[in-house]
Amino acid sequence: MATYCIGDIHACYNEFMKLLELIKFDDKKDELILTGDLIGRGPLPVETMKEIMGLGKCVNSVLGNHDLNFLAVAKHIVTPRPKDNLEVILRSPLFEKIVNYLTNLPLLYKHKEKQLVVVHAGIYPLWELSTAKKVAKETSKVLKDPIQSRILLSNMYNDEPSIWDDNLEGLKRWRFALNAFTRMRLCYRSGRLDFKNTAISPALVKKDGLYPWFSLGDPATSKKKRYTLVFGHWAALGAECARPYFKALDTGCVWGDRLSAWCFDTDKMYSVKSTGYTQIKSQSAKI
Ligand SMILES: [Mn+2]
Repeated sequence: MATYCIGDIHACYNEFMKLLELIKFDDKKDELILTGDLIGRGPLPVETMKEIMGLGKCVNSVLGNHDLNFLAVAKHIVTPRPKDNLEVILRSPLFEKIVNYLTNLPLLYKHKEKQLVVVHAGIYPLWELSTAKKVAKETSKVLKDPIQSRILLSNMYNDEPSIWDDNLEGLKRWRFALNAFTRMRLCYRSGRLDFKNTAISPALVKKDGLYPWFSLGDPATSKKKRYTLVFGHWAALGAECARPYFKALDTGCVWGDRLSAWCFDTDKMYSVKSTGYTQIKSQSAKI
């Protein structure tokens, strides 16, 4: 049985199907773990969700920031932006099923047998894996509660608090969790998150003291076990994070680049090229 992780699909249904074909995915024997951002921006969100949901138990995924944005749209908290291409889901007979599926996705997935942890953006570098698991679970519980989720989704579009404190409570604690698990890219050494910059540049590290989150700690490693930490979200990295046991899998399919899968068991990468229907290609749009 092989375990494959696939980066941010972003409703790129055709590439997703091609990638499953390329890895010869067998839903009776293999399993898939998706890094989130299943929909948003890309062309075929309903087809993508139908396929993922249809695969049943052999597929697991974590929540991405675009999936959360869709949940806010579905609850009429925010107006859908045309460029996100979410309105087609609102009109689909699968609407309720899709909302239910996404609502129940975790923020952190830890494999039961293999030493593998998957998140959308990352694990806050100053957390231990046990803290990350606890905070992820707490926040998912809030997202599943009909009343509390409305409060959180209405208040999630905010960068503060930008630094973790064990004593954070309620909205501030949950929003930090969503920002760390689904939006984080760069941090200061102090652990303060930065959402203004998206690219790694040596100049940023020198001038502003900013680092990619994964270079500041090893949150998926405990004394007993060494986990491989798989994440998506950061298309500008192009699968290059140059740290052992960290796997960046968002290879920017929706931006015209490619969709990638990584096999945990063989450490092999597979990619299919984007079919290139994307109109938005600017770096700044990658947030
Ligand atoms: Mn993302």
